[in-house]
Amino acid sequence: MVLTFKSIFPSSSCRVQGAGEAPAPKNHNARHLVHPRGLAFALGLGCGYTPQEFASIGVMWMGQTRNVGFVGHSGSGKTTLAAKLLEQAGEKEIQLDSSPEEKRRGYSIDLAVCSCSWKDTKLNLLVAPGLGEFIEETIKATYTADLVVLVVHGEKPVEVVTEQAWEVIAKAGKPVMVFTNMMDRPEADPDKVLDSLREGLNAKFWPIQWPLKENGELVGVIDLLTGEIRGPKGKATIPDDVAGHVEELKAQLVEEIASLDDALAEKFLSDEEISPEELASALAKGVSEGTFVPVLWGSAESGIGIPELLDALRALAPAPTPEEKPRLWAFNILSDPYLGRIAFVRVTGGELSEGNAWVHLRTGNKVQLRDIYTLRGTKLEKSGKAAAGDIAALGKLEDIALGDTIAVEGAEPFPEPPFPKPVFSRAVYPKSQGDEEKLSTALREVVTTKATLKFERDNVTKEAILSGMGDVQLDVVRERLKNRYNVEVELRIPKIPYLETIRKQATAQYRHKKQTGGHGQFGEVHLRIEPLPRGEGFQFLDETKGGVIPQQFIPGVEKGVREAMQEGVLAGYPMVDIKAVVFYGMYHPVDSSELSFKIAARQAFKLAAEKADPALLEPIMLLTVTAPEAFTGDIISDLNARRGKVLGMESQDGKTVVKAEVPLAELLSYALDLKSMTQGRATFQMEFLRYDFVPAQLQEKIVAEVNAAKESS
Ligand SMILES: Nc1nc2c(ncn2[C@@H]2O[C@H](COP(=O)(O)OP(=O)(O)OP(=O)(O)O)[C@@H](O)[C@H]2O)c(=O)[nH]1
Ligand SMILES: [Mg+2]
Repeated sequence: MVLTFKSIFPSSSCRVQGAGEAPAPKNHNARHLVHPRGLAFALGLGCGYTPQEFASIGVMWMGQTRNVGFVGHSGSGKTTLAAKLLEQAGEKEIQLDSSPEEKRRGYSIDLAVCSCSWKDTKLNLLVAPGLGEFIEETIKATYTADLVVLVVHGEKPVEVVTEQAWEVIAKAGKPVMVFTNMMDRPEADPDKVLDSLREGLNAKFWPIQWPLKENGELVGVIDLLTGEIRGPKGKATIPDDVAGHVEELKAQLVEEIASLDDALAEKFLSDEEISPEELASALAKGVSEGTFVPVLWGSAESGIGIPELLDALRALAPAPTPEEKPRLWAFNILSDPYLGRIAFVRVTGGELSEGNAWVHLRTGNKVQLRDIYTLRGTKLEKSGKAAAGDIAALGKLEDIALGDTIAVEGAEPFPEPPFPKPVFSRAVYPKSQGDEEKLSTALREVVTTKATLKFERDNVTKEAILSGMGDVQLDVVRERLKNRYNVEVELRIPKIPYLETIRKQATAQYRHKKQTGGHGQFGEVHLRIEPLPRGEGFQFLDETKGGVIPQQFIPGVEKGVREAMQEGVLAGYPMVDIKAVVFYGMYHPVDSSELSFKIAARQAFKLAAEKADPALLEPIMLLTVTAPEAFTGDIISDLNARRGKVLGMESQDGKTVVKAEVPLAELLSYALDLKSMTQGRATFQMEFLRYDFVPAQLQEKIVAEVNAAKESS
């Protein structure tokens, strides 16, 4: 039996309101199907479901779903942990890191989105890869989550991507908890981990449990609020040498939690009894407000601490905030050659049903929602609907791209999270000729799934340029093109889009004359060319007087000049920043034509350009490097060696930010070099600034190389 129920319970709390009425959110007129026991539960009558019963209902409401991100350095065990959490919650056939690229490499590449039910709560897990080049997945997980779990390694001090993830979480302002994994390993030391977190990440980290070892083996975790030992070995007792430390930690924890709530702080100061419920609720408040970061312990390998982590997620992850104008945020896109694009969306209000017609805010088009899937373990199940607060996957949505918002009329689009811009480029060449078209289509598809990938054709070099965060990410694309789209490609260092210009004024003339059988060709052009300021491009002026070149042929002169500028006189690169003035000429009443003047102008331009001190221009980038202070010296001397000009330096949150102008030609592998110079602790951005002269010696070398290549081909 099902019951029709007009409103959904708006928040996670199950407090009974007034006479037992669940409050209806404003402007909420969606109708929801709720199982009677679900209704009782929503009203706080304590009638809980088993996960299976929940799943069978199919519809959950916002109060019962929590979206949890898992982020942290590579190898801290996030994927293993997610698999263990799913298994603990009764999920079967778990498939993570299952793409051929992930299997071959043995680490995660894409954001994994999976789900389980724990007690009365549906938990959607967003598991990010931990390699620095895949930082966008950490950003997606964080901005989608209600709570982020920072997974750290029990044997190691805070690692680089953990620091970067922490910055992402702080920027997003998300509640966070730490799970220290690998506590079964011999060198795992909770005190060292805590010290490193507090020192490295500078926040209030408080253990709410403490790992318990017996003869060097992890046997359970001690709940510091209740003193209870939790773990499979129920008999374990707290050994005397640990008991004192645990008591101390507990006292500190209670004081800290009490300080999160004014009423509790008062009770604490006046030595009044504080109940575990009061502590638990203040703790949840501290977590959701971001003033308290709980630290938990365990082992994804052995399963110790896993049910306790599930409990903590259920208790501490804040409920998604309902929105009055329902919208969907496409936070992750999967591209499958058979299924097409699948968009993972977060539903922020209202129930989603197949057939809903909403607005795609980027295109302004109405879209019919079709093929709605929800998550079950690591699988997508066709559900036809999804509840507010939940994550759903949508198929057959035309034009959907990462970051798009689909919403009811009048809603605002989601702001784009701060994804970094691509900093590493390679030219893509298909291995077999004739694959160009297929390659372009496949590349465009792959690129739509990632914010940090870009694909474009260089106007100057005509190469297909793929840009991303580093060599690993681009190599994954290469592999994916082969595995999914059957296109084999080679990645090469891109050619630099040099341009050519002139440094001084020069004049030249050319007479084009051809006497063939019938009609001849005649045109004479006298041309002056002058350098223009950088970035001005091209100007053409007609200064002829007295009709020495009839007006109808002047466009032919301009065309000839423009054509000649396509291929510079030094090394064949396009010429820019030139003013060309035609100041004299001659014509023939019968033989002259636009074509004759075009040819004459082309030749006159070439002659003039050769005399005008032609020079190569190269792209100069504005580089911003952010790194811990200790690396500043190395970074600057390296930039000097790259013909860089340091513009300035400043301190920002304990890091140095160096700004410099550096030629693009010196930055083709900077992402890799900077990584090895700083052990991955630095990040950088670069943007095109302007074109500037290539130093004379280097110009000679480049010109010689280009000409040698031309001769040998
Ligand atoms: N001893 C021990 N090994 C673990 C534990 N958790 C994970 N591992 C192992 O550590 C290795 C890395 O685990 P993953 O789960 O792939 O790590 P990850 O954080 O997902 O790594 P990325 O995907 O690169 O970010 C695997 O060999 C796991 O079997 C643990 O708690 N204890
Ligand atoms: Mg992983």
